[in-house]
Amino acid sequence: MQFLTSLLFAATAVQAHYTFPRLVVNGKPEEADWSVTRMTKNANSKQGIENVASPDLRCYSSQTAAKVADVPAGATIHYVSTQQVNHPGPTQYYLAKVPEGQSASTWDGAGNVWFKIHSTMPTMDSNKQLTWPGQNEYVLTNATIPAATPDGEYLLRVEQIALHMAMQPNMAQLYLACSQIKITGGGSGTPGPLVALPGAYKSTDPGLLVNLGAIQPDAYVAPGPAVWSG
Ligand SMILES: [Cu+2]
Repeated sequence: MQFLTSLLFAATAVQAHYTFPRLVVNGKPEEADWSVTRMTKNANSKQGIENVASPDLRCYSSQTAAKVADVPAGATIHYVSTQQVNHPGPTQYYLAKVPEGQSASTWDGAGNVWFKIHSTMPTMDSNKQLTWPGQNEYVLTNATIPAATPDGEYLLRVEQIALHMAMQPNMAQLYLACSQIKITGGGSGTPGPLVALPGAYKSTDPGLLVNLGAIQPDAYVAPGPAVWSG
């Protein structure tokens, strides 16, 4: 029994990483994994990204997806993870509007086009460890598509940043995916600030190079621009 238990623990450790193959909009999941979410290069390996200057920081995708999901402005969204999201760190959501004449099915998301719509902050748990919403769950934390977001096609990007080794440079691990969506019933807001990915993050950002044992929860500053709330 002892032996079996340690075997199980070993297996869990190996599978500790994750991908986010399924977007959920107002409680309704996409019909199959990777149908509106672009399959990521780590679909099998589950490996995170450590180099924030890599082109993979944008969508990490190996291919585009077959479909585009309809998403009403104001919708609640989240992603389902393939494994428990066991590493501490923020979950962030970004949107990028597909330029005129292009399609969410093919656009690559290049340029200063990304704005942040959600970012989570940690709390201190009973063991004096920083812990984030959604940590140790199989679903990522919810976000709301701001009601003022203009109608049109977008790429939606989710990221969870694993900070358990981030006291050393280039050791934060980023897990992310992009989905192809069409926002309807939106408003006339002007989303921003707009940033490029890669480009917006530096390996020395205090949200990426950080000793979680040495800071208070409200001192954590996630990388990237301020959240646009509409
Ligand atoms: Cu890990």
